Formats: sequence, C-alpha cells, structure tokens
Amino acid sequence: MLIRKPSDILPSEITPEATYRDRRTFLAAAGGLLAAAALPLKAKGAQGSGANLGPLQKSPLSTSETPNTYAQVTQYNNFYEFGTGKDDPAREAWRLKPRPWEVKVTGLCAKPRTFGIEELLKLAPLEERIYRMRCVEGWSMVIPWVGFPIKALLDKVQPLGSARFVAFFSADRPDQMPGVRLPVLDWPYLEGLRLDEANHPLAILAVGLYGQILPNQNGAPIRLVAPWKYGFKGGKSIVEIRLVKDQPWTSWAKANPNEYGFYANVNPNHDHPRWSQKTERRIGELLRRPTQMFNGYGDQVAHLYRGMDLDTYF
Ligand SMILES: Nc1nc2c(c(=O)[nH]1)N[C@H]1C(S)=C(S)[C@@H](COP(=O)(O)O)O[C@H]1N2
Ligand SMILES: [Mo]
Repeated sequence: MLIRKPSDILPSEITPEATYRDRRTFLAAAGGLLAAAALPLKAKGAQGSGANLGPLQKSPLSTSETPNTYAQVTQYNNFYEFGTGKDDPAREAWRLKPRPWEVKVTGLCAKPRTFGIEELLKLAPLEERIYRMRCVEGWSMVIPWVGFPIKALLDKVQPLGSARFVAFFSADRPDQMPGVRLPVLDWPYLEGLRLDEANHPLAILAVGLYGQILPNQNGAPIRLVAPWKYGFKGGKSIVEIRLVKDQPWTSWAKANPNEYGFYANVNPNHDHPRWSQKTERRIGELLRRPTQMFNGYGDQVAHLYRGMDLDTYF
C-alpha cells in the first residue's frame, strides 16, 4: 500500500489560494523573489517543496515579466510519464523517487562519467533564471527556474570534435511512472539539441524553481530548459546525457514528424499543421497575446540559425 508522507502533499492541497497570494505579495515587498531563498525553511515549506537552494545569483538573462504563481507552475504540467492530463503530474508524480539520483554523461567525449545529483548541485553557481516558456500547444508561462548552464557540465567531460548533437534521456521507471506502461510515446522520453545550442548560455539544466528544489511534476531532480524552443524540448528527470554524431530521433519527432520537428524553435510564422502558432495564452490571463519569434530570445539565439530555412527545419 502506498502512503503519502506529509512532504508528498502539495501545498495547494492544504494552503488556500489567498494565503499564497498574501505570501507572494509579502515576498515581493521583501525585496523580490530572491527573498524567498532567505526565508527560514519552515516558512518556505509552506510555499513549496521544502529545501531551498539559496544563495542564488540573479541573472541578467532573466525576463522582467511577472512570473506565474507557484500553484500555476506546479499544477498545470505536461509530463506524460504520469499521464496525459494537465493535472495528472501534480497528482501522480509523488511516486517518483528523485533521490538518490545519477546522471550518466556518455558518448563522444574525452572524459565520460557519472555524476551524482549532489555533485551536480555544486557543479556551477546556481542562478535564478526567470524565463518565458512556450508550449507547442499554444499556452505559455513565466517560470523562475534555478539552474546552471549545460555548458558547465559538458566542459567537465570534454566533447570530442566528432560530437555534433547532445541527446537527453529521461527516466523510464514503470514502477514509479504509471504513464510509461502505455505506448503513448517511445519511452524513454528522448530530447536533443545541437551541441552549439546546448552550449548557449540560455540553455540550462534546472534543479529548482522559486528558489527551491524542483517539484517532481516539473522534472525532479534535474531537467533541461531551452527557453527559445517549445516546451517539449525540455526533457524532465534526466538520467543520461549522450554526445553523438548524428541528430537524435527525439520522442515527439518520432511520434509525428510532420507536427514536431527536431529544432522546435518558437516560430509564430510556422503553424502547427492543426493550429496557428501566431498567438498564445499566458496561463492566468484571459486574452491571447502574440507569440514572439524565438519566444522573444531572438537577439541572443538567431545567429545559431543563420542561413537555415526555419520552415524546413521547424
Ligand atoms: N520526460 C518528459 N519531459 C517533458 C514532457 C514529458 O511529457 N516527459 N513534456 C514536455 C512539455 S510538452 C512541456 S510544455 C514541458 C512542461 O514543463 P513544466 O511542466 O515544468 O512546465 O515539459 C516537457 N518535458
Ligand atoms: Mo509542451
């Protein structure tokens, strides 16, 4: 029989929405989101997953847009390993055991090795990165991630000249992930980036959000975030990172190559075959807003795609 520990119960199940809002207002008044990391553990446990990750560097790469609430970020999710409904991950992901955890870094590198999660948390200074996130389905959020550049990890293993792509494998644990017992996708969930995309300063491995360790439903204990791409590129609960020569056959591209490309750059000018990508609904807002090329990160990433036809390489 499965018994839920108090720490498994979502704060939303015990904290009325008004209390959240008050706490958010208080935090804002106390000097911004980073104040969250300075609060005593007890107060923080009431807001989120518990252990805080402070002290955090503020990043110039953060957006100044208002983040979605902790409740929105942790209760409206895609994580098909726990079911295809938006509320399935928040309800089911307590089954995942994110500790102990190891990430194998393999393939075309001089120093392949396995990293424990505690080591990954100390690999590079943790930064708060407040990013706009855009799902291919047409909704968006602003999420205050905590993480470090993927490049910091890749530098440790020294990619060979023959490595051109990086493949990210998510955990595939039928005993903890009820969704992988169904052939919804080709498990394990596999995503990938070109090596130069992975080395871009905006591309991070996230280990937390809102100053605290990552909730299971958001991809604990470590997940990929590339904010200029559609959300599905951000594989959750990563167990292996493999440097490879050829473009990986990623899970969504394999499931439907006409609808989900490998590049998956946010592009309002390339519609999904079944819907327009010109606008999006920010979770919590009523009116749709225009979608920006590269999700608004064009100044920083457009050079990666110079000379490429983004309609062909969507
Ligand atoms: N392993 C895995 N990673 C995944 C998914 C998934 O189903 N399985 N869904 C993706 C999609 S479609 C989106 S939009 C984002 C959502 O991340 P969030 O729930 O933390 O906002 O996770 C991505 N990463
Ligand atoms: Mo998505």
